[in-house]
Amino acid sequence: MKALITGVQGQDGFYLSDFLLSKGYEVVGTRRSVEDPRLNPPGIRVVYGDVADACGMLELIEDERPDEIYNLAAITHVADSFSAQAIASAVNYNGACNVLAAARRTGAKVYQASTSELFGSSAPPQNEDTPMRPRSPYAVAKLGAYWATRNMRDRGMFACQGILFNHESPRRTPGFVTQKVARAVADIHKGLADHVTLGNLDACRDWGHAADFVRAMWLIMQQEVPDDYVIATGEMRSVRDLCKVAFAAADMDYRDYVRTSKAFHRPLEVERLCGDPTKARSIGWAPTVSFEAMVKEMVDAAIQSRSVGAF
Ligand code: G4F
Repeated sequence: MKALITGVQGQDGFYLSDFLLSKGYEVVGTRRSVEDPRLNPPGIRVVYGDVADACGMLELIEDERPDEIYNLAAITHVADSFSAQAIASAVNYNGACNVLAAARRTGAKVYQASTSELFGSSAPPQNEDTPMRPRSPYAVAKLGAYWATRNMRDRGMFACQGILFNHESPRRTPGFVTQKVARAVADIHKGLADHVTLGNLDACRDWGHAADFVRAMWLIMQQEVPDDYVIATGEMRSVRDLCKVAFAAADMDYRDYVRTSKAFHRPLEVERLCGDPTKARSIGWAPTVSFEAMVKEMVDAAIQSRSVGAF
């Protein structure tokens, strides 16, 4: 089996490559020209590719002829998307359409990376039937991709989606709150900083581990009938809870080190996300890493990286 992963240098590209290699797949990944080749996941072939380029995607997919395509390429920072609406649409919506159109020509199956941000202001718990009320340019573009995928499926294509809630790991970039906090804990622990400034501490998320979530991507792709699945732990924590657990992992009390500033608040916030993964459980998926274990892994990795002078 041959898989193509778009946006392979991201956190999920790394874990998914590793997982598919362990299953005996040949894996090809795309990166954009601006991205550093040293960040390529090991053991796979990485080629240039930008999902926003329809002709390039068609040529790539026709040349490579993958059996499965995992479309992970996206503008992923929700906060950034407020000042990059057209780019979010070009990559997260048009990009998905380009991948779907090219895959339809070759007969490849497509997994589209969908997101809990689609639910926006709908109250938790959120499942596949919850109304979608997006609250950012990121989520609006992803909602377009969600419907484009469903439309292609209705036209007979194997096009499926995971509606993934937040998922983290030591490979997260520091633009996301979990890694921002983990690295702040490492810096404070090493005496390199004395506080961290965050935005909304009351926002709540359902945080899982990326290694668990990429398994779900593969499983969704192996079903006989293509469909969409919420992937979540079913447990909700606040950003304040995150701080508490992360600082405690280095024997510190977050109240001594966490400050807040309106500068890190978003023009529109998604206040509460918590997924109901009942449907995913029906196909044999379940998370294995607890919130506490995931946060500790990130803090330990950040302290270790700080010790060797990384980041
Ligand atoms: O870590 P975040 O930036 O992730 P967010 O916005 O929930 O998005 C992530 O998860 C989505 C799935 O639900 C993905 F679709 C998306 O691509 C991405 O992976 O923010 C989490 C929460 C937000 O409510 C934010 O307002 O943390 C709050 N927060 C508070 N202070 C902060 C900060 N977020 C960031 N990034 N930085 C802060 O200083």
